[in-house]
Amino acid sequence: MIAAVQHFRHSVNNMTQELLFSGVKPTNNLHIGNYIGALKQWTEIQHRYRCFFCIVDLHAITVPQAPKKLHESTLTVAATYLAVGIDPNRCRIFIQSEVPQHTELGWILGTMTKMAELERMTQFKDKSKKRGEPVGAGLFTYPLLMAADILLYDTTVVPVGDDQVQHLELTRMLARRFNTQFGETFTVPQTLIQKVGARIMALNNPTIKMSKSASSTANYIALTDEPNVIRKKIMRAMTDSGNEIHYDIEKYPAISNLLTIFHHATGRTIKDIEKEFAGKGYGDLKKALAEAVITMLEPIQKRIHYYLDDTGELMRILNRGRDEAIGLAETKMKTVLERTGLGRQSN
Ligand code: AQP
Repeated sequence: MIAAVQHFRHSVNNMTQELLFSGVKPTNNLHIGNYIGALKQWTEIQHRYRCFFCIVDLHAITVPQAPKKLHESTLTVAATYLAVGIDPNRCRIFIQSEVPQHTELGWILGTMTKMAELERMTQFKDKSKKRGEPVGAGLFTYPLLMAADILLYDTTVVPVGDDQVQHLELTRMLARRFNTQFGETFTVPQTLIQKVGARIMALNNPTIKMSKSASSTANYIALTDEPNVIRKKIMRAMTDSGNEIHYDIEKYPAISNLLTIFHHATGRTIKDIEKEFAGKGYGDLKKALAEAVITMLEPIQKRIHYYLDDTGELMRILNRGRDEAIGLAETKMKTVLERTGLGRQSN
């Protein structure tokens, strides 16, 4: 699934020593794009690394969140990590705000970063333009917190979509800058580029990506959507003008997106799906796709309910993740404070 592994030069033998860090913002329940583009890929590589999967709630509040809903989404995202197959015996799952060193290091990194370096971030430019209203400073400094998330744990590998590559570069640059100024402290992480074809577009607009904080629920299929909701959303999904069922992103962006989802839901090749629907209508494709997505999500939904109906096990897993993360983060911050001259000098 992770096809193009660029900058990645470690041998299989020492992979167990590698630390992989990744996370998702609990801005809502996750959608099939998050699953296909991130979580499913995590489950496929989790056995190769020591993995830390974070629920990055501090990143979520860079745009306003309703407190009760944020609590709920945070637990649902944690349950979803487990439901899709993240193994809590191999991986650590924890909530970002429960490890205070993330914000502490984020602040220190901010003092070493030029405004122009943050102003260059295309995601900030895009997001602030899209919101069309004055955006919070948190959205601007978001890449510093992301850098802290990664550097605190001596992360060696970060799986990223193409929209995060620039933030990863900033992280790498800050690690080097700190090391040069204060002595070798941070590991410079490698970028694990995710497969480009794993980008899922919005059902109601195939020119923008599927997004959990989209203003319309018609944009996405949440992993928790009921079968009837899934059927309705797919049947109403935008199609292209014409009646070709053929994968061509330029000419048929909407149908290409549906074919991509079909491929990921069933494991069948796009060629094979095209062949089955040659000469048939968009309605036929959509009906079959809805059933394929329902089948893909059924076991995941059962397990999400399992972890949320009685949260005892989930709490134990989150506590263990938090405690282990704090242990590592405290050690790293002790070195950082010492090297930067903050607080009292220890002997
Ligand atoms: N449409 C998508 N297709 C494939 N992968 C996707 N991801 C997000 N959308 C798609 C991947 O899922 C992870 C989620 O990261 P995030 O929640 O921290 O941020 P995001 O990328 O901004 O996700 P959303 O769903 O669009 O959230 P909102 O609407 O809150 O901003 C990442 O690995 C991302 O690549």
